[in-house]
Amino acid sequence: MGRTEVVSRALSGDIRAVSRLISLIEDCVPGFEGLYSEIYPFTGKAHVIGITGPPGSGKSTLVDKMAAVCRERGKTVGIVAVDPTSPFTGGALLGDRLRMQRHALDDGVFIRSMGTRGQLGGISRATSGAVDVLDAAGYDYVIIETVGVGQSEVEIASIADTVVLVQVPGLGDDIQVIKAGVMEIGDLFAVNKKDRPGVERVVAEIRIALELSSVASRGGGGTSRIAGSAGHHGVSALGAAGSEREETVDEEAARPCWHPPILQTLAETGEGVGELFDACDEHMRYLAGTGELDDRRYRRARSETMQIASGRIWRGLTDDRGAFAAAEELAWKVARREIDPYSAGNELYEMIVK
Ligand SMILES: Nc1nc2c(ncn2[C@@H]2O[C@H](COP(=O)(O)OP(=O)(O)O)[C@@H](O)[C@H]2O)c(=O)[nH]1
Ligand SMILES: [Mg+2]
Repeated sequence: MGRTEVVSRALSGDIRAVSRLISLIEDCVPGFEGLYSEIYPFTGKAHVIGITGPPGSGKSTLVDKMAAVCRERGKTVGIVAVDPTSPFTGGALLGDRLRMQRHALDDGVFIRSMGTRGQLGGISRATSGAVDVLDAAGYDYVIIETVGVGQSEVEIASIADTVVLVQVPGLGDDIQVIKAGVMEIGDLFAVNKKDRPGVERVVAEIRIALELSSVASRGGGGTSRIAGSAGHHGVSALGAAGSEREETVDEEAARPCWHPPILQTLAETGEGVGELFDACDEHMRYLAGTGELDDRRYRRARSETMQIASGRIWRGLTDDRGAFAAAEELAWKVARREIDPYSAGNELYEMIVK
């Protein structure tokens, strides 16, 4: 069974092949699933870092400087920029392209913007595909830049091993990070534009928010990544790979916990970016040392598997004319109170999956 040529070339790091493979997967061309299954065994080695935050907070500038740090350290990096809010085709702002141009002749940096088409689910599937291709192609780090506009940061977070939340002073009085569900996904906080007034205040607000969410999750009985009294970054091999298990209270107290560091950066000059990178590496050591890496990757695999299955069910419903007609007919019955919505939904479901 020979390997497809585009896959062989991408695996050997051929940039054109990498780019082509990402497009084939992004466009879901016929046969893309076979290509995916060829590359997938080679994934899982890269450290995937997600950078998210409000528009204009300096994410692209930061990513550019992170790429430079990476290269100084002799590592390679693939960058996936996702910006569904960008009005430009291809999702990349002109400024981003100009900024990134200095990496253009460097084979150790690969930059890709994900298209703006498709809904959120489509974007996250395409992003996942790009990350896997870059991982298989041997990039040491894969950095995903995504604009934090709501659900997207949470979705992208499920792809990354390490999530950096970027905040900046002067975006309003209320802390931006307390938005429901967003605070929890930050493994690291970068307060960028430290040359601007108000940086200390943002740092203090993040610290308070972290403490509050720590108290909340302890009270709720959940596992908190910042709660507890275990030593800072203490590491022991407690993780049971790939298995979901109930943690007893004792176990939970003994499990080392991660205290999200809050770093200050000035992305324009690169100040603080080396430290940010060090903190990402430290986080990876924590993940690997505690078994949480396996847990996270299992969670990503689970959500992708279920997303793909539910996508198929959804397509079965909308693409199949018979099923679609039946759905319409059932909906009329529900509307006329001849049948209840659960009976209708279940009937339709049986019809699709059988
Ligand atoms: N003053 C200041 N400006 C910055 C800093 N980092 C980025 N910027 C500027 O902020 C603007 C938005 O940056 P960009 O990286 O495109 O933000 P993104 O939308 O989050 O990707 C640009 O004009 C940058 O030059 C910083 O540390 N200090
Ligand atoms: Mg950007």
